[in-house]
Amino acid sequence: MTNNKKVLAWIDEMAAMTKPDKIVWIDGSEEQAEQLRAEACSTGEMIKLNQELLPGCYLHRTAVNDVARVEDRTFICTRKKEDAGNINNWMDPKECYKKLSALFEGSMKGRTMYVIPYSMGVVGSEFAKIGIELTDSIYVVLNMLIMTRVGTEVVKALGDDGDFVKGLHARADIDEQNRYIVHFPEDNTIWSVNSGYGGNVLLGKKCFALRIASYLGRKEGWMAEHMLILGLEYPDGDIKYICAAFPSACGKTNLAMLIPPEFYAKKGYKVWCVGDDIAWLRVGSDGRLWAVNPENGFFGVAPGTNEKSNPNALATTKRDTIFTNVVHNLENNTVWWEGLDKNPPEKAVDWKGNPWDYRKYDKKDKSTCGAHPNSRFTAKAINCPCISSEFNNPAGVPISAIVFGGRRAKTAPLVYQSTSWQNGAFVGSIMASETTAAAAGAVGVVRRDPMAMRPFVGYDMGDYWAHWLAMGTKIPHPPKIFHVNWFRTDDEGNFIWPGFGDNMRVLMWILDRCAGKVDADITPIGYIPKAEDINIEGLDISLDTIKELLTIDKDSWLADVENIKAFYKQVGDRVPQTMYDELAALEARLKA
Ligand code: OXD
Ligand code: MN
Repeated sequence: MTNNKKVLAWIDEMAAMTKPDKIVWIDGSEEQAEQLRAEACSTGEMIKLNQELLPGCYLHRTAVNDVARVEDRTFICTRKKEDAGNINNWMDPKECYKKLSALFEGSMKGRTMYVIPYSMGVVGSEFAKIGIELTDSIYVVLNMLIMTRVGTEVVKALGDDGDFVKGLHARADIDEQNRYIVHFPEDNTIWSVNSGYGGNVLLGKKCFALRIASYLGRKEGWMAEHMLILGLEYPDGDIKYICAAFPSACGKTNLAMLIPPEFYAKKGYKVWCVGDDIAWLRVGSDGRLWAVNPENGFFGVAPGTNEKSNPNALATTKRDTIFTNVVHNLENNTVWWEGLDKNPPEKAVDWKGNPWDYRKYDKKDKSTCGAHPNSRFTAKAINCPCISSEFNNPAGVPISAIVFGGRRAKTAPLVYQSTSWQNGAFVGSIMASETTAAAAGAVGVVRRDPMAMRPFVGYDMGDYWAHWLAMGTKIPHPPKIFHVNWFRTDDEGNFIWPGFGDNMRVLMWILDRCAGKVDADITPIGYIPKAEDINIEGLDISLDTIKELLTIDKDSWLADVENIKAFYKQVGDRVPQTMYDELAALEARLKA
């Protein structure tokens, strides 16, 4: 497929180590994909679902010990430990290559090594970057065909001398004790062994598009962020774009595919999805910040996805989708998951492959779930009813606002605006979420998750903040930066804000601020809306409730300041002085 000597030499080297029986290049053709699906079904790796109800859809189950990203087994292997920073796990690259080579040695004996040439971003776009993933898993190949742009056009774009990110994956024994997801940013290399779960093995996603890309972005003057991208269309056809970063499991996919409340829809407002997880950002020649979604599909969490929470995502999964670890509905050979509807199948198989009786399901006991709580759908972006017409635009979309968010029961108000790019970067650095009763462990524990990138920065966190600050000086017309919190609760622990589609009301205020159309009150933490400027038409919520959602409790903020100080200390020596200055200024304003 290629004359690129670097590619050929690397594949030879990896094959000499892993010793596959066969090497097969993935060309991106439907014909080859269909052959692989048939092969995966013949071995039981995948199950072909009801093709009338779910055309092109398949079910896969991972090993029971292999159902999620493994942050404690994820490493950044820079030559100097300091360059990986205190927040990442670090291993010496030499030592790591040696240790993992032993695990990869002979791991593909009797198996096929697939060579997947893929592009993150539209092939040939200024934003795009090329990777090659070597894997012995057909499941990985078929997922990569959905999640990225794969095949001969990528090889052509790579040319005889182009650079690429080298990804190597082997399932090996799916041994958790020897599971490693490691990154060598200085070598443009990712190795993953002993896992078959998406986030650990679809190397284009978190490993490349966030960890390696954040490293490249710093070196080359752009940004790779854990952000959705959406376009909000006004009745006159004008569309404004927003990027938003939330920690995992805070509803990014739902916000990216938001359905406007009836009140806005009737007037002609629409929301378009450009991406639900990752944004690559560059300064455009017009001085604005432009964004692309480097992915080609969605790797979304299934449980909780339903007609109310996200009808667009649900519609997207009705064709060409790979479901992982959901319930197999044997009545009609389809799928089901908790929170899909109130009709669990009578005859069903759970995510572990065992017969499942929904009557035994106990909400409080995760082990009784039919679908794994982190079960997934891998679906094509172009099958999404609200996919943006700009999704395949190689130039991306211009960003008006960046929104950070967390899950905070009390501290953060519904929305506030930072006072500058620098102050906005500070707001990103202090992002946090509280654990809920829905998860195991203590309730209300604050986990700081700066820019929602805590598990995804491919270098030192302090350097990453410095890069954010430096970018601010390079964008003549920067987006305004905001923070939202959909999760404030009353004294009984009930959510006060309705969320879902109604989040659009907050986005409208944000865009009004960007356009200079609406005033705000200055507070110690930043600009806060005047309650009457949040549109509540058609909502069963009073102006007083909005006022309550916008209050800031100085004592809980001051407690947070102490928590932030401890976190900054943990991040270490490279926290920019500017961040400390911002923190000190915040504390002073809160105490004034
Ligand atoms: C994801 C995550 O899967 O953030 O997108 O964990
Ligand atoms: Mn994510």
